[in-house]
Amino acid sequence: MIPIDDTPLCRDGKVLILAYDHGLEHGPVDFEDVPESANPERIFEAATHPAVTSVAVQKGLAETYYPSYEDDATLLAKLNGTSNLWMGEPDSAVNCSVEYAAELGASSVGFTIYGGSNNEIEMAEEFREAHEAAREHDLPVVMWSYPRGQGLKNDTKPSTISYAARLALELGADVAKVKHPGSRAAMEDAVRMAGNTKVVMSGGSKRSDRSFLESVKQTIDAGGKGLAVGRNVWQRENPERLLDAIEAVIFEEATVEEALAAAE
Ligand code: FBP
Repeated sequence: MIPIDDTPLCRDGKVLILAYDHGLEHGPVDFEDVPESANPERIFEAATHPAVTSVAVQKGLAETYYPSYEDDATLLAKLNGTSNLWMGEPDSAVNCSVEYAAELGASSVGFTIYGGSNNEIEMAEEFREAHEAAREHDLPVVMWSYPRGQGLKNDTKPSTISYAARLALELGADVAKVKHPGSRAAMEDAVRMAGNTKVVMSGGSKRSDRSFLESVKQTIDAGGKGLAVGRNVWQRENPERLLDAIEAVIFEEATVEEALAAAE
């Protein structure tokens, strides 16, 4: 683990990643409700919001769109990812090297590990290679730590999320991105298991402003350091409005009520 508070991935020691790798992970279905969300420029534009500490995209979007935004947004290059067309046991192809991510201007890299998958061994070995290369480039490493696979019936069970957080610490990730385990106490346990690895909540599918902000608040109160969010931001007509509210909760210690008012 390296000190990352002074890197562009953090603001005041906190992290807000705007995730936009869904075109690969889920496909066009995620863009149906708000058709303009299929346009990467809209999301890079949102990533210039002062609350966003990095935008997480795959290599193709980084190559094509980031050059126009590099002065105003910070890039996290997602190194692996798989389409939803893949029907096998959870796995993720390594699509980008750390060296190429650095060439593209990335300030950090992201990597998915599906702990518990039959492919966990290969994924961990690929992570090792990426992690050690990232160290050579002084790039913080964010682990999308998502236990899933044949043997795991419930991937948001508190003990599973705590294990996911611990796995990130053990393998050397600077930030562990985990699903919300359902309560503040469970998130506290995940944070404790992660040690000095920062825990951030993974956004999940779109829900009401209030419900979403409540889980963000719970994460922060539990000692989590922020959020990696996609659909809850850019599946809204006005992504900036929810970003204002998220900013209040993560960086200004606002209550959910105050944050909702700030976003009106
Ligand atoms: P969301 O906030 O939209 O859930 O995005 C976070 C994220 O991890 C994305 O980076 C990724 O594409 C997606 O969720 C994967 O979700 P899942 O594998 O659970 O379907």
